Amino acid sequence: MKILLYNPDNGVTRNFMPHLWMFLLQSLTPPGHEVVLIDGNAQPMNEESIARYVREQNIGLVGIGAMTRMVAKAYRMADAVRAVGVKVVMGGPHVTEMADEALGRDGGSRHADAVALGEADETWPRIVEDAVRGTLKDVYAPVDDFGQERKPSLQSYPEIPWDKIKLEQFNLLPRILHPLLKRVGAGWGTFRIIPVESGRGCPYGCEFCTVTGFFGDSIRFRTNESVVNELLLLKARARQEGGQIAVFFIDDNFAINVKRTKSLLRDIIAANAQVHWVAQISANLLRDEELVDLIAAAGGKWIFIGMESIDPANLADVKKGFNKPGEYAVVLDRLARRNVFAITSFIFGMDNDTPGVAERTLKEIRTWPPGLPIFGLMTPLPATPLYKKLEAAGRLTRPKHWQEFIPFAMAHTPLKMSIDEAHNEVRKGWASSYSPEAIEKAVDSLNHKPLGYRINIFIARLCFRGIYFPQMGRFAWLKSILENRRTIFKLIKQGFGGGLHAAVPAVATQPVIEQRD
Ligand code: B12
Ligand code: SF4
Repeated sequence: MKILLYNPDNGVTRNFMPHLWMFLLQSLTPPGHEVVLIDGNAQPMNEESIARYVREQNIGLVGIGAMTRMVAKAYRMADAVRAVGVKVVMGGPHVTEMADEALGRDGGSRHADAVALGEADETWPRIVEDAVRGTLKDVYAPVDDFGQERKPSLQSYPEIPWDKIKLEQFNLLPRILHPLLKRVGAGWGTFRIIPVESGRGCPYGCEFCTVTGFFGDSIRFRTNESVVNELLLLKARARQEGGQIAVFFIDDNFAINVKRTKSLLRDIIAANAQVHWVAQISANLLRDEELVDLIAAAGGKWIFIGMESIDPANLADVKKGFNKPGEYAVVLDRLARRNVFAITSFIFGMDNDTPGVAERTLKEIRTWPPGLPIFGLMTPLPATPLYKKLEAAGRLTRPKHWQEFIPFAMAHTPLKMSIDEAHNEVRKGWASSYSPEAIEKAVDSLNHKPLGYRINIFIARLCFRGIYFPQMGRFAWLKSILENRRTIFKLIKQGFGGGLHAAVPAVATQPVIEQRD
């Protein structure tokens, strides 16, 4: 059977990285089937084109995965596939919590023939076999023989054949730049960011997050050996195709067990398996100097830190009191001293936020080493403790906000400000952090660092800007480049003075978040 695994785009931004679930399920598919992957971020498709593709390619089963944010599009695509008589199975965090919605049992129309609940590593082979036999069930749950929920062990993690998988659609370098980059030196034919997981689960249970509910509060790890081998495979692939590969460790808290993380990092170093990577680590775990040394030595370049708020009352309210705003600056300095930078994520519209929260936060950020601040709004995702709390209090203004997804729009009213005020705070956060002046200042503040780091921060800032200010077309990119011409000229001038050639590898192997065309 020919199987299509499809992940929709969100219609607003383009992801910089393919989704791990597709590669994982492809590797876990029983032998004898052909699996094709289409990521809507890299290969945009609408209802008509997916229906045509499925017919022309003789696809027998379509698997669709989606976060809440893209589920409306996922349902439309599923409807189009089912309309041409092909079965659809859906999985991922949204349909796990809202299976009745996907199956049309909540009074709405049916979008999926089957739903895979939770982690599908062990159920996927069964789903494929049932689909072949024509005995697809409505719901597949990861349970043991006694009906108890069973989380897959990651000790026998499948080997994702990165050396063979078709990755053409995931090259981040625009085609037009290929000839130029090839001349920079060998190794610039492609640039891809690849998701790798080393563990699953999170014990913290922050109120707004789906991770603890979905993956559980105890952590399961892969063996160091399996992670190191995966990195070596990726490194070899990059070498073989004359390109670059960077890795995003998608673990929700890469250092949740510091002892184990250190041992993994040491093994990466010992095996010479370093690639440039980004990982998510909470600020409290970055107190450890030895850990940060190992991060830098093992190839770590960017650390994503969910700071959420600089207000301890807000943090306590959402059960994230382990974040201590008083230590943020120290942690960021510790990283910056090793040339590791931070993506700092904030949420506005929390219950203790009042108008002016953006300015208060920006004031703090300006005292930190330059990084990449990002701002979002408190969003009640289905089945989270936050959703349940707001629903019980009658505070949800758009209880099914995903059915009419609006980017950067709240679905409930915060306690101490209006929804419009919260929206304005987020706009202010983005506008102030990504104005040409702010970008210039960030780049200038790194004057003591090698040129590569400054170019790196510059490119990353331009790309991050696009998360909030859509930068999908060439014209928008051109406008942004023109607005930032002062910084560009400065960098070019310094490049000719200090040797641009040497700077390029340090830049281009950095992850570029929310890449658009
Ligand atoms: C990496 C990541 C990203 C990447 C992008 C995704 C990518 N390219 O991989 C980045 C950093 C850009 C990102 C951004 C965002 N993310 Co994110 N992200 C993740 C993260 C950390 C890892 C995803 C992953 O690969 N997991 C590992 C794989 C193996 O798990 P999985 O995807 O769930 O797949 C398993 C099952 O779900 C199932 N499955 C999944 N799909 C399918 C499909 C079929 C057919 C079947 C059978 C089974 C199946 O099988 C898989 C194997 O068991 C998760 C948290 C997490 N630990 O999962 C959050 C998570 C997915 N993100 C989340 C959110 C909210 C966002 C943002 C909206 C954040 C924001 N506030 O801006 C944005 C939106 C991005 C967008 N494109 O619109 C939420 C989604 C919750 C929800 N209900 O939708 C999560 C769960 C985190 C959280 N805090 O709750 N994210
Ligand atoms: S926000 Fe981060 S630390 Fe909190 S529960 Fe989610 S994954 Fe864990």
